[in-house]
Amino acid sequence: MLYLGIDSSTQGVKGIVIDPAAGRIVAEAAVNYGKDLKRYNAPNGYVENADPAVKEANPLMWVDGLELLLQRLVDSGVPMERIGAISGAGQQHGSVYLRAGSADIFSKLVPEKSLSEQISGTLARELSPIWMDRSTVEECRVLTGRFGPAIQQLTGSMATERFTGPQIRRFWKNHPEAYNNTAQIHLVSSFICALLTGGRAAVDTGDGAGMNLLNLKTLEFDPEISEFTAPGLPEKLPELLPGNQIAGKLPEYFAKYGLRAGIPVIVFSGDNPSSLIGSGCSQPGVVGISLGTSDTLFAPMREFELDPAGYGHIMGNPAGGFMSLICFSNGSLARDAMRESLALSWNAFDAVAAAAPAAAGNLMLPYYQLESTPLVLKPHVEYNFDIKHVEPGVAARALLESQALSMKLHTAYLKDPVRKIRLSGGASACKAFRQILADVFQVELEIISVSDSSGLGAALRAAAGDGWQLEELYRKFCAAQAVILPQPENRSKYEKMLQQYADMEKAFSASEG
Ligand code: XUL
Repeated sequence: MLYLGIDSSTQGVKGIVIDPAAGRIVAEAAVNYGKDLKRYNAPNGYVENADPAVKEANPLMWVDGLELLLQRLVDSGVPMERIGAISGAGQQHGSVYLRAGSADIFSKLVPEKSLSEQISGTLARELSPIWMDRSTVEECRVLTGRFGPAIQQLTGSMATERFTGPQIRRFWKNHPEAYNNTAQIHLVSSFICALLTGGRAAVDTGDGAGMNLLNLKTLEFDPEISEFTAPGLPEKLPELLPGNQIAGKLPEYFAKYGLRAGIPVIVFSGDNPSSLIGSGCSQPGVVGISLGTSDTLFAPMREFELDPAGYGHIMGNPAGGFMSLICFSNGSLARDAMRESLALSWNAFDAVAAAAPAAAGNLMLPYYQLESTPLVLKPHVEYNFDIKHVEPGVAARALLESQALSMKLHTAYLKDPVRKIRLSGGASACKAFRQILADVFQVELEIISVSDSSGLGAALRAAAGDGWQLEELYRKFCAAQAVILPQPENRSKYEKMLQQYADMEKAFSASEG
């Protein structure tokens, strides 16, 4: 039996098919919104807006992306009829607004027409806010004013600009009529899952924790917070399920891609909870770092640990219990901006960064885009050295070292010390960054075989939902392909730089008020 994992992320959608009995990945396919679906005007996964705080995308782009992905899997020769279960993951926090009767339309899909043609009329909001949106500063202020520290104690996160609750509140305030025409509000993950289950799909407690609405003690949406967030919201939220449950069964529509109708669809999760599984991070202290559009750090959590600074979050762990999550929005966006400014290929960027002297004290604040950790609401790039008069390698290295130091600084609140890092994501191929991360954290760093840990996590969860044991799947699919050892001679130099970096960040935050 084969299992399909779907990762609906910011810049595209990926699919991965695994064969657990053979212990191998059978196929991988990808769709890039900028290249493959140009008609949606979202070269980086969102449409341009005059206000840089607003980041929105057309959910039909995600739907067309899903169909194109399935077609690509068919075209690459995957025996689709052997797929026994499907699961998936979505970019977190984004929300999709559906009118009354949408579940009925989702349940009566006909193969002659595309999914997007059939469901476009169900959208109560044309463009969906995504995780990069920071337009809800005022809504977060109001939520914090009303609930105080309880919002973090109950939902695991302070009121956070990109989180779904503040986003829904802003939609209700600005477009009350469209809000009233909304019968159901999905996350990206549960929306895609709803297409694959013929209309009904729950939100899982991993992705659900990224809404500022889920009470982590009861594992229900908090009625008081939800109703205050927007009137009538509790009735518009989907049901909740732990990440290992069946959301529904695949409808006949998908037989056009050779898939068998009726196979189980395991509840979709957020890309970070799914990456935790795909990285095989099952022990506290073993931290996954995913270098995607954003850089995220995550680890299983023994007990609730709230970040006093408010950047760390608690989410449901799809394998049971909870996980920590910290998101650095500028991740690959900053690396790409720096690489372009130096006019280097990725290989050359990596090579010059690796060759430049380690821990030379060059630091930068790389907020090319708005940042979540720390919260930065206007792009701002600052150096403690003269960028115009240094070799490209020095500049490239200053960025990578600063990114690693920021990760170290903002994980200091976690009680379980980082014992090991498991690295995934596109930029995990960057050898210079691998060594820098191992040196800054002074721990072993393991590279796992697939770069898309979120898609792999989804495929593993599909298999687990069909009876496979996660531990066995971890052994088969998440073994380390390479191990990078920390260089002890760099320990004290990076400790010194950590303090300098903390001071630089603090001075900037203070100047911004
Ligand atoms: C996590 C976050 C991002 C998105 C990107 O809180 O905002 O990592 O999930 O896909």
